[in-house]
Amino acid sequence: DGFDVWRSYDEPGGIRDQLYAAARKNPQLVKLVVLGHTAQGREILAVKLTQGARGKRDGARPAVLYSATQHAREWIATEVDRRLMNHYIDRWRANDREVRKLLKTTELWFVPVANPDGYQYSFDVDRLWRKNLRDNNGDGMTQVGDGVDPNRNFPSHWGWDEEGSSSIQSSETYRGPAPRSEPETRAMAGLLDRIGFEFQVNYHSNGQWLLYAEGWQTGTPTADDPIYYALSGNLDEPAIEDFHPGLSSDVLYVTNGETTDYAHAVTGALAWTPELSEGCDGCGFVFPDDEALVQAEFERNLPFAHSVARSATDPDDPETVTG
Ligand code: 0X9
Ligand code: ZN
Repeated sequence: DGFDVWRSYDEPGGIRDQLYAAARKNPQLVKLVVLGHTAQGREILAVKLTQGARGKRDGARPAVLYSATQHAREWIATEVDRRLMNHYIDRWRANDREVRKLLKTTELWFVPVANPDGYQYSFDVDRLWRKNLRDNNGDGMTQVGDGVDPNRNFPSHWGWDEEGSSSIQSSETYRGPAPRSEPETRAMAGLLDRIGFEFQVNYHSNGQWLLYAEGWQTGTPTADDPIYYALSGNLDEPAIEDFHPGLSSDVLYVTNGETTDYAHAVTGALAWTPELSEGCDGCGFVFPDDEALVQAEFERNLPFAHSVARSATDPDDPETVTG
């Protein structure tokens, strides 16, 4: 497609091929799981990283889920997630002691493209597409007005009010005809149910927020902000550099039927939504096609992601988010 950095789902060497290749090349470490199929028949893929991945029951070890790109246009989320996965694979292959130890005790799961139909459509047709590709009016074509917001379709306060999601099909936050009506939701919720993660980090863009559940109302008691500053040991420094932490419903806006609320309230995971950077002032959802900027965004997010991974097996470790 002429991009330096961005790769679509379907293209040769694209994200789907890369996930298959990672599994093929690392049978001791990587297990590829097909979570489901989209309306257009694409595979929704998850990768599990843990020592002896294929011989171990899924969920046998404390697990963390790093998911990305429920919203098609938020390409930087897939890129940060993909680089995080490759970081662990590379370190494991290089015999890095800490990563070897981590992956003997912990499962790290990745869903780099939670909405493959929408993601592909944002390469092929409409760069700013957000939702999945449900054919809302049943005319057999994809067009403006179609699609369900995958981050409003979860069975956690689904459809609670019209502010946090919409009943109108053409809305960007259309919640769908029923909770779990979408294959993307069934894939992700099914994984959350089946594994029982300690933590979920659900990458979105943009705004440099580190949001936490619950999102459906502002009144739910929640952990205080200082927890999220704990990594630096400095109460003035957020866990992800320049990312303002906050209760998602409060600092951003209310949502219902949202992923991290489901992960938290239904499956008991602590779950965050990092809203990644826009990459340049005014870029919004269109992060620049610039290797150095993308890599910098990944590196800025690595310490928090890694701390979450370490917390899964060692919650008392003073250098982690929970310690
Ligand atoms: O609206 C969303 O789903 C997320 N923002 S985005 O711009 N990436 O679409 C935010 C979800 C976080 N939850 C709440 N704000 N309640
Ligand atoms: Zn989003």
